[in-house]
Amino acid sequence: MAGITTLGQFIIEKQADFSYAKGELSRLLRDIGIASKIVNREVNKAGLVDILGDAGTTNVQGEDQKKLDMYANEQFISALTSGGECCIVVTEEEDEFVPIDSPVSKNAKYIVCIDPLDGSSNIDVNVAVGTIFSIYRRKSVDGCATITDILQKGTQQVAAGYVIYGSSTMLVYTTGNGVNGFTLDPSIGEFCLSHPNMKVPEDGIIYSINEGNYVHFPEGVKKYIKYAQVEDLSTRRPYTSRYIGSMVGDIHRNLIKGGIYMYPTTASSPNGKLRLLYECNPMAFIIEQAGGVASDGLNRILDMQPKELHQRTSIFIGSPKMVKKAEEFMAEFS
Ligand code: AHM
Ligand code: MG
Repeated sequence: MAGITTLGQFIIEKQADFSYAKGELSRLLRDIGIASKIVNREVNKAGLVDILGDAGTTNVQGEDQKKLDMYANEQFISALTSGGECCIVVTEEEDEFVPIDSPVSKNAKYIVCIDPLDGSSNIDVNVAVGTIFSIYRRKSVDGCATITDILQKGTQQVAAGYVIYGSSTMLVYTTGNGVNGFTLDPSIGEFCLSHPNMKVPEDGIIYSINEGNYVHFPEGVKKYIKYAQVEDLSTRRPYTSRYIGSMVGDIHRNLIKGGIYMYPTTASSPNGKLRLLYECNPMAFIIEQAGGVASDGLNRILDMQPKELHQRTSIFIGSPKMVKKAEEFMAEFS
């Protein structure tokens, strides 16, 4: 097709960027792309749930209905299993890591950490949700991979991406050479390159945070929010507040328009709410590759040494000038 570059074509063209295992990583990315199209189909039907049957019930065709996040989890694990390039999946939906138990996959080189359907409380109200994924190369050479293979710093990611199921469906990913975005054309069922070489604006005017938790925020965050609300024409303040409650949607918007997304520690979540391995690290890798910054308020997210699978962290991520300003407040007041 003249003028259109599909995700599949793009991955193959960019294989030269990978430092190793070119075909294998390409196949892995392709498998994730395929599973996301299947999930997209179900997410698009979410509003029909009252007609087709609610989760946990049997629909008119006699099929058992699953909650969409569980459905997405199964689809991604199934695609990664049949693809044969992944030895372990870490997913938000399972307490333990999932070893891919086939003779081929046992020796596969990659580990995938995934949040199959993030922000799924937004499904019921037809608001954007997303999939977030992170890919590591295992450290051990062969045999069954172990927890040591999984607990690598974010700097070790070989690829990361997200899919946003929004007014249109997009897949955005990086392999460490910039960020590219693809929009799903439903008429041909292909992700097509629509946002080449994405760059986050250096500065912005959007701040995204659940301000309902204000009283429980660290002092530095409270002070930053007050700073954001003060009038000052030279810095385009007061800023605009935008919060979907869907990390992928909020960060995607800020990537395009400029802005900061924050999920700090709170009284009820003293370590933050969002998970390092499959939420913060992949988003941090993407945003850094787009020229942005991601920290826990003081330290770079990608430098954190994970100690457990579902470890949480606070996160401040987005336009470099905005994140650095928030960090100044954190360093001074928290
Ligand atoms: P989830 O993994 O249970 O869906 O939670 C993650 C989501 C993020 O997408 C979103 O930014 C955040 O939780 C919203 O949390 P809150 O409702 O506390 O503001
Ligand atoms: Mg999540």
